[in-house]
Amino acid sequence: MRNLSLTLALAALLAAGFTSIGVAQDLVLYFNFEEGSGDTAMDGSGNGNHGTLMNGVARTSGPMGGAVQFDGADDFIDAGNSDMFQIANNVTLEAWVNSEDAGPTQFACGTPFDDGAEWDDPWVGQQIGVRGGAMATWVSIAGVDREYDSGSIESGVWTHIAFTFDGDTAISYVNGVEVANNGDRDGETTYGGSPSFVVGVRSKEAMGEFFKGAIDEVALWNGVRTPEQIQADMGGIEPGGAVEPESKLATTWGNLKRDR
Ligand SMILES: [Ca+2]
Ligand SMILES: [Ca+2]
Repeated sequence: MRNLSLTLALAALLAAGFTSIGVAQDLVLYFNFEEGSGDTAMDGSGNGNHGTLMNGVARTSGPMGGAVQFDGADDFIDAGNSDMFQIANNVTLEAWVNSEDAGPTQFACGTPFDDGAEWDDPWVGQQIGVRGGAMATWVSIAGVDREYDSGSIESGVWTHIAFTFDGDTAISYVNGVEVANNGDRDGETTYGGSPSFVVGVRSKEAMGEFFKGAIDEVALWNGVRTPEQIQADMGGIEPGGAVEPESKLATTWGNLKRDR
């Protein structure tokens, strides 16, 4: 009986592990806004990349518990300018968004190109948001700004948006479904200065194109999430899931053996 349960446990582990074994994926920043009050968004990644709620960001509820509400005028969250945010490629950006008006250009989250006040060229790093009733993806690759408007976003409806870039292909997802796939984008995203990861604004220096509405579950990964993983992330991210699947498998297997 013990052997049977052990076998079943291992089978489940293998089934879970083999779907995602590959390049390590590290959770760099994760805001789930479950702290519920105060001016700090706690980073659940373990990296200490906590955010500061600026200019009156309010608390609300979202698809996964607590969320934050932006006034579209000057509200944003500043997560600081850690070098960890300057990801060249192998990146995943995710968020739940609910825009009051999905027409205007609104940045949801990401790392801008630079920390200057000018609209330099390139001017984006890796950022996602809403524009013209679609998901907007902005990514600078090898010094060229790329902008993709894909899928459908309705005003006042919670929608999950995600973006991955592996150094060749830029993919956008709406509600876990691929809506844009742009290959042959060989190159890296470069950054100027020390840009801060921001939520709800294009950049904290340029200010503007603020998000108007609510946002939840902001995540930045150093690594490319698979479609299956993005769909799972929509239900909330377990920071422990950032462990490299192979080592997690080995560790858990070791624990199973030790517990016998
Ligand atoms: Ca405000
Ligand atoms: Ca939440």
